[in-house]
Amino acid sequence: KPAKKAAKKTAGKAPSKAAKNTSNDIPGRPGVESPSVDEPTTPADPPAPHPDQEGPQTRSATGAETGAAPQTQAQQGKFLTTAQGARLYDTDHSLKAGRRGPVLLQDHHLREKITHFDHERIPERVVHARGAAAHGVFESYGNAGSVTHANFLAEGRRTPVFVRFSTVLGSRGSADTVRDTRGFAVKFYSDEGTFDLVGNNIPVFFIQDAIKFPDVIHAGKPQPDREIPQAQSAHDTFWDFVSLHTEAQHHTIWNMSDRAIPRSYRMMEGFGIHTFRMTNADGQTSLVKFHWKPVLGVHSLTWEEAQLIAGADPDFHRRDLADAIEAGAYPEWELGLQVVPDNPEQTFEGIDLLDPTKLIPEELAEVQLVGRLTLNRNPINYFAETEQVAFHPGHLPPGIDVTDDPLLQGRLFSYLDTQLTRLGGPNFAQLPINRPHAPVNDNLRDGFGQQADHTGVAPYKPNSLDGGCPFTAGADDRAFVEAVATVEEGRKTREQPASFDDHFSQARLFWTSLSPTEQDHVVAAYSFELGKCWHEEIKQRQVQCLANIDPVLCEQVATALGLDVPAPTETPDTSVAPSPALSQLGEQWPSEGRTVGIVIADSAPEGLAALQDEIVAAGMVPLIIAPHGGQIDGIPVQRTFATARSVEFDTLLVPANPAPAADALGVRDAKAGAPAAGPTDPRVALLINEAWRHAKAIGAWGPGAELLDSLGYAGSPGVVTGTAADDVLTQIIALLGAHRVWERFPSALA
Ligand code: HDD
Repeated sequence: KPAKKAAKKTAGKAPSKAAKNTSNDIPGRPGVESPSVDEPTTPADPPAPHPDQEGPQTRSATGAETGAAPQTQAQQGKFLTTAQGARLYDTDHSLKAGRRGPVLLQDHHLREKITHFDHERIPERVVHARGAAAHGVFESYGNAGSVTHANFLAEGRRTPVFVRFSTVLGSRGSADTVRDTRGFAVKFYSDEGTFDLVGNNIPVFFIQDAIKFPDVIHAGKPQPDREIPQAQSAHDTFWDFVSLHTEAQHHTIWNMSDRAIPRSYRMMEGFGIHTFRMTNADGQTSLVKFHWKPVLGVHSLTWEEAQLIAGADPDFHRRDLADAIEAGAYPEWELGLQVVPDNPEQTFEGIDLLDPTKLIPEELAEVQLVGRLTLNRNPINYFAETEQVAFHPGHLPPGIDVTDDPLLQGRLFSYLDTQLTRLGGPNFAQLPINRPHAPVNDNLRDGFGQQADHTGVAPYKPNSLDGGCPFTAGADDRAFVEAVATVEEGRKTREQPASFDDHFSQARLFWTSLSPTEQDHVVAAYSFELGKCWHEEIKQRQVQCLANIDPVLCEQVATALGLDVPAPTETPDTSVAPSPALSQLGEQWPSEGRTVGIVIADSAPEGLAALQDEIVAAGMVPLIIAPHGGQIDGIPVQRTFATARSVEFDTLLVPANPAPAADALGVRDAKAGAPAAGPTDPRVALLINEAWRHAKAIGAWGPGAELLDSLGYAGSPGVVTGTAADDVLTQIIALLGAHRVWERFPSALA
């Protein structure tokens, strides 16, 4: 009341004596000293609120000032309430005129509940809609100081991160294991401002200029007439585009390789793709490419597995990531930099560094490891975190800057633009998952979803009313200062450099760097994908592109499609030296993080508990597969013969030969209802059969060894039979180092 009175007094009337200006008062605000008329040079507090702004504190105790965790802000106390905090006595029955009467418009709770529900969905990402994410930490090795002064790479730094993996083409509900590029987006909550490294698991991109991005995505997304196929590149419009825009051939051959069907998000490389420009503390600049190297190695599914999983467990990658973190098997990557000298041409060994369809072979520029990323916490709420997180390639800390790569330049526009719609306005940076961990002091104001109660009256610069705040920082205050770079010429043009016309040499580099097994998979993938196309001329045009990459590749795919083998229009450059680092086979990797299925029958085989312990000690996950759920001899069962599919195990251990159960799928004679005869439960036989077909190591002893013998697999490569469980396990762990037993593949599928 007193406040109201004071307001009345001053409004429209001549100021009272008390409110009259003294020379230093702000006009109309008694007792508040007016700032000097000059622009201040040192920070000062903004003016105190006008007296008539004093009143009861109306902010809830759950507000930001209490520091309450964001997830508790809407979940306080034990009673169900309306969004306004009124307690409810019923949420199951609408308010009606009598027991059987019509529903009343007056029912606020009914309308609020349904209205909110009606607006629960937000637009999915136009690309990368399907994703899974985790929190973690990035620990710097402190050896990047000669390249960049970015603080998060300084010695001993630990920076919180949030990482979102994704597929590109599918919608939010599509399957995880489709053949596609995977997004690998990392948000570093650096104390110099957020750094987003928005990359993929493939080191090159489809197109060289962002202006074509809508085109390549229109071509890859489901066709507009029937909106099929979902999350696939095996259709006419995709191949129409990539065979006409031949710059896409390099990325496409990666998509046809096993890289496009990763075993796990934990087992993929990541790449920043573009060349970035870094500046060190002395102001020297370098050109740099980012790499993520998974500690578990780079492993893939087989194509048949990928297809089976899409039906059996469409959430396979999402589940795998969350389960691993929950089990304490924290996924890890090392961050690597390829550093090459900055030069006016922005080339290295003849490779145009501004062309995002080109990579730098690791043999030419070593990947220097500068830190370790560990994912150690699952999100609490998928929507709040994984869905609402917003990445942007322009979120850069001091010491890291962009280059003139025309793809990157266009991206700098697109991400903010799309987020304005997706997240409903300009204040999405205030969502808990997007809030920087560095102090924010901007002059951005108002807008949909504004969360801040901004103080002060002068959100502009320079000002004299808010004490000149905020001030601009100099380079010594760790300001973001653009790296010094010159532009080549001042003429407006839509042309591109001649080097961008080389579309095939690095596609050939990739092909020639693969092992014969990986090459087989590439041929099979092209044959499958093009085999799904309708238009012969599109297939023929793509096969023509393959002729420009490699004659053997071209011939094998053309033969599979029943097409003529064309002569190249550009002779493949046979001088291209292979880059062994591009192959994902041939190395021994740790076996940590793998899943081991253990098939048992009605009773636990001797030493089962000890075997589980040994598997856990080796960093792997043992899963007991038994005829029924619950426990067997006191040991918990994780999968039954009905729920297990071979695709979720990296290896199988078989100490038993389970007899068919009466309810085994497919064993009951439909007419007589009698179980079919046979020594082994057919679901177990299928499990082993698939594991064998997919080139997985299989170990067996006791009755299990007899079972493998009876299936005809004993003695084949990667099938270990023995008498003692721990001997078999040791050999299986050695085999897992190569991930699969490729000698059995692809003949296993023939
Ligand atoms: Fe993009 C999302 C990666 C080129 C436009 N992009 C998006 C995501 C990743 C990438 C990982 C998902 C981020 C998340 O998890 O939220 N994009 C890339 C890479 C590219 C690339 C590695 C090339 C090197 N992107 C690219 C171009 C354009 C876009 C050329 C537009 C001109 N990308 C977008 C977008 C998205 C996006 C439309 C959709 C949702 C979003 O941004 O927030 O703005």
